[in-house]
Amino acid sequence: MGSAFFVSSAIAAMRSAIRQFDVFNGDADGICALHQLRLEHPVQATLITGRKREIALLERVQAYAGDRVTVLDISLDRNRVALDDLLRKGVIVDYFDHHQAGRLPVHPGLHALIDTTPDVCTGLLVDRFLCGRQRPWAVVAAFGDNLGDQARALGDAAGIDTARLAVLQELGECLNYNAYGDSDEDLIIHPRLLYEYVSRYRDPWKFFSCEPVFARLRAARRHDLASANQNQECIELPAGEIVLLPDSAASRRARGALANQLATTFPDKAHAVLTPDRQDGYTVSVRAPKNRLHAADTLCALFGGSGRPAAAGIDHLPRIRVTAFTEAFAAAFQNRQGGISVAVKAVPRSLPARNTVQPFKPS
Ligand SMILES: [Mn+2]
Repeated sequence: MGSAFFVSSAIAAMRSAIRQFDVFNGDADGICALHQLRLEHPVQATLITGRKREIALLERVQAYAGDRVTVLDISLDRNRVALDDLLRKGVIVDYFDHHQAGRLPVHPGLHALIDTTPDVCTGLLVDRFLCGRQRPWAVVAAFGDNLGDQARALGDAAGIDTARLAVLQELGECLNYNAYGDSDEDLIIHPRLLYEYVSRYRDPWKFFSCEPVFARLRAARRHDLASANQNQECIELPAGEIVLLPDSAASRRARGALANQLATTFPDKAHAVLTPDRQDGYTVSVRAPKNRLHAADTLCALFGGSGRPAAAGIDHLPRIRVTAFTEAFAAAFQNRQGGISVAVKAVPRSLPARNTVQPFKPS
């Protein structure tokens, strides 16, 4: 037995208790996956989470031999170095995820439940692990991760009626919405605090109707989307639409949700939604036409971005490259039958409201 093992075992023995760390994505899937686990296996844990795209979380864990880390809904590949480190130190790691993981480390301290098939999310993996004992929260997770069909199928099988299912859907969408923003200052509530509120409720319907923090989150989401729909400038192209939102936290939170909403409402059009960033440029969310999910990733890659064919983004598009982006967008999503016709209209200063949503009135 190596001396390193002896020393770390001795340190572990000297500490008063084994510590638990819960490391999870701050979106609906991450929060609901952890909530299911902790309803079944309550334990005091140090919580580590962040915004939707803050996924290098394992490196923040200060754990030692004998400690236990539960990881949910963040890519193993993106946390590999920190994971190897923890395993080497003698930390036990339980890993649940559905993102691309690459090669799985082979180590007796690692218990991994990883499934990258497109119709699962981490909340559904935990549901599988718990044999469905906290199923309503798994349904919330699936709705939040945009797996509506799976969520409804699971809900139906559990005998949840349409009205109650609709509540779980809105709950999932709102919890998910809360994780979006370009910095912590943009967030309505930090996901760690949101999880703490969620964790007080065994019943998701009760959380939905009784928790004031949720009411605030739900109102803010409505307000953000209404204001994004009303205060936008558009470039209309044959292939789709490029939408520019004003410089505000609400815009930054709503950018992805608006892009999803537009993609659902106009399924044969591509969409890009831009918000001003702090470096004289824009952050961009791109959605391919729902009818033909392609090219969002390759378009964004031209400008240093990344993503999937259906949905991708660019962290920083310099202002001077907006014209180049507009042309590339038109070319990427041009109709296969017709030729390319780039008819870029002048960007209007103001647009009529796309739909009539009641403006938000703070109570
Ligand atoms: Mn997920």
